[in-house]
Amino acid sequence: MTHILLEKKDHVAIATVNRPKALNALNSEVLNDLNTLLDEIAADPEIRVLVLTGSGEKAFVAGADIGEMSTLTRTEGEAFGKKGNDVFRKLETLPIPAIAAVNGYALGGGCELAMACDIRLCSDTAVFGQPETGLGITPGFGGTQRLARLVGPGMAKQLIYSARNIKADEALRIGLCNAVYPAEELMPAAEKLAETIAKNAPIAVRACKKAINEGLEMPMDEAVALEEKLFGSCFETADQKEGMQAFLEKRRHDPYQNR
Ligand code: DAK
Repeated sequence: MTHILLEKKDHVAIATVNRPKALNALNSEVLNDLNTLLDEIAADPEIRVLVLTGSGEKAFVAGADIGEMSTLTRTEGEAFGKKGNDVFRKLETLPIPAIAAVNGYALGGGCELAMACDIRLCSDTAVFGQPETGLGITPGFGGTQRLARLVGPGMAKQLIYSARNIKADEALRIGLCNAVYPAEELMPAAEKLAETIAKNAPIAVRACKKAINEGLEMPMDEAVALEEKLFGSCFETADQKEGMQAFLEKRRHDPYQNR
């Protein structure tokens, strides 16, 4: 991978989009690298949480690469949108949780990348927005869909139609991010949250992600049936037995084994 730095610390993977001369903008190469990263993470049984951030102090990801997009034909535009959507959907449905640590501009494809993660933490320098209509296009990597689901259709329409960027405090107020930190505290906070999640029973955490993501797309009767199945499956795990036994014996549970 040329444009992604990957560090693994115990059960946490920290991936950094690293194309600083273009504020980490997503061109085809970066999208290919993200695709490779997600395949590697999904295949690594040791990794329980992914943290995704951008290199430098200015940007998480400043969008899809405008230079690369500027000469696309209609067919090529659709193909570029599909390439991005396939990668972002792979991130959204990654079996383990992904935390976006948004350390600056998260515009267009950058905001969409953060929204494909499960949780968004940001620095007080972060700027979110979907500026696409100001460039003569629509959001193309799921922005019209995920923003509306996250902040509601009214607020999503206002942000997308107006192409207005918002700062961290407003993103927090509308629910686009979960918490705001001084810039130097962002990565420690993201890693601490990742470690906290990684200490919980991994099979249960993965089942919760599946239940929430897939359940939200279903009528409630089907969604609770899915929850029942996943709940039941936990009783076949060693981690459930150890977790409940430790509670009954009034002791701390052993580290969970992911089985
Ligand atoms: N693409 C390419 N290069 C970019 C870039 C981007 N999105 N953002 C920044 N850069 C480059 C700049 O061109 C500049 O390069 P040099 O001139 O130094 O070679 C370098 O990064 C530093 O940027 P600035 O000099 O502009 O830095 P400033 O601090 O002055 O400004 C900024 C920072 C983030 C406010 C500004 O760079 C900016 O406005 N950038 C563009 C932000 C933006 O509009 N992002 C949304 C892109 S549109 C679709 C598929 C995908 C999409 C849509 C449709 N379909 C297939 C349907 C997605 C669209 C987008 O994401």
